[in-house]
Amino acid sequence: VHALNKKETVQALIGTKNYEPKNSASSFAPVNIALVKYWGKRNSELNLPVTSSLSLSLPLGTHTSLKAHSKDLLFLNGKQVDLQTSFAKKLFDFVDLFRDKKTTLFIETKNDIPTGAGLASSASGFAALTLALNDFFSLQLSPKELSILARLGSGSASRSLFSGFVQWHKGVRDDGLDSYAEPLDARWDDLSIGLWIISDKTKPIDSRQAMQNTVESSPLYKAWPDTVSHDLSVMKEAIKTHNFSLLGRTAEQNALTMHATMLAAYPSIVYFLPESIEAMQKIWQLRKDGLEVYFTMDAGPNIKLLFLEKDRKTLESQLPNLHTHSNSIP
Ligand code: 2P0
Repeated sequence: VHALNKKETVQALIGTKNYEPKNSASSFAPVNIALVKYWGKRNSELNLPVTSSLSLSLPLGTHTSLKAHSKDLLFLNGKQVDLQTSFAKKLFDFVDLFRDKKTTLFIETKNDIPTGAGLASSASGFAALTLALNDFFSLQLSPKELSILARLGSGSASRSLFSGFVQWHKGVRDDGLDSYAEPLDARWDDLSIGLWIISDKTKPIDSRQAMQNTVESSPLYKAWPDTVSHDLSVMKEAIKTHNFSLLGRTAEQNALTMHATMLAAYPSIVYFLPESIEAMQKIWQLRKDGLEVYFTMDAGPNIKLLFLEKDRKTLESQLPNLHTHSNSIP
C-alpha cells in the first residue's frame, strides 16, 4: 500500500459516489477533550498519528452551514472573514478537496464554546465542515469514511464526529484508510467536565509544529507510545467499570506525561502559564481535602477538570472562572 496525498485519499473515498450538489446543508459537531492524548504523527500530510487516542465529547461545538453562492464567502461567529487569512485558506483548501471549480459557497460557521475560552476549535470545526460537505454533495459517506476525511483537516477532528467516549485507532496502513475514530459502546451520565479558563492569549507554538519538534528532538518521546498503549487499556477498563478514581488518575498522568515529553524537546515547548501551575496545585489541594477532582491539559494554558455531578456545586463555589458541562452522550 502506498502513501496517498489528501486529494487521492478523498478520491479513494468519494470517487464513485453520486456528486450532486444541493442548494444548502448544515451540520453540528462537538468539541472533544482527549483523556489519552494524540501527540506525534507518522505522516504529517495525512495527520496519521503515532498512537491511538481516546476522548470525551462535550455538548458544545461548531455549527456550520453551506449555501450555493455566486462567489466564495466566509463568516465566523457572525463576522465576515477575509479570504486571504490563514484561517480562510485552511478552510477553503479543505473544501477544494471535495468540489469542482464551478461550485462556489457561502460558508457560515459558529462556535458555541464560551468566548475567550482559548479552546482549540479546529477539531469540531473540521468535523462540522466534513459533515456539511457530505450533506451538500449528497455523498452518503459512512461514519468511518467521514472520520478519515475529517482527520485530513485536523487529526483530532477525526474524534469530533461522535458524541460520548471516542477512540481514534491509529491504523498501520501508509494510505491511512484504517486510521479513523469510532464511539465506544459506553455511557457515564454523571461524569462531568469543567473548563477552567486561565488565558485566551494565542499559543506560543501551534500544535502541528510542536508535535513535530517533540518527535524530532525530545529524548523522552521514545517512551510515549508505550505510555499511551498502557493508558488506553487502563482508561477503557475505568470507563467500563465506572471507576472514576482510575479514570481521573490516568487522564491526569497521561496529560502530564505528554507535557513532560514536550518540556524535554529542544527548544522546549511550554504551554503552562504560572496560573496553570497554581490551578494544578489548587486541584491537588482540593483532592487532599477529600474532593475527588482531576485535570487534563492540552496545547494551551487552560485546565479541564474531571469530576462527578454530585460535586459540581462545591467545585463551582471553590473555583471562579469555571464553566461546567455534562458530557455529550444523549
Ligand atoms: C489531542 N491535541 O489528543 C491532542 C492533545 C492537543 C494536545 O490533537 O496537526 O489540532 O491538526 O493534527 O489535532 C491538537 O492537535 O493537530 C491535539 P493536527 P490537532 O486532543
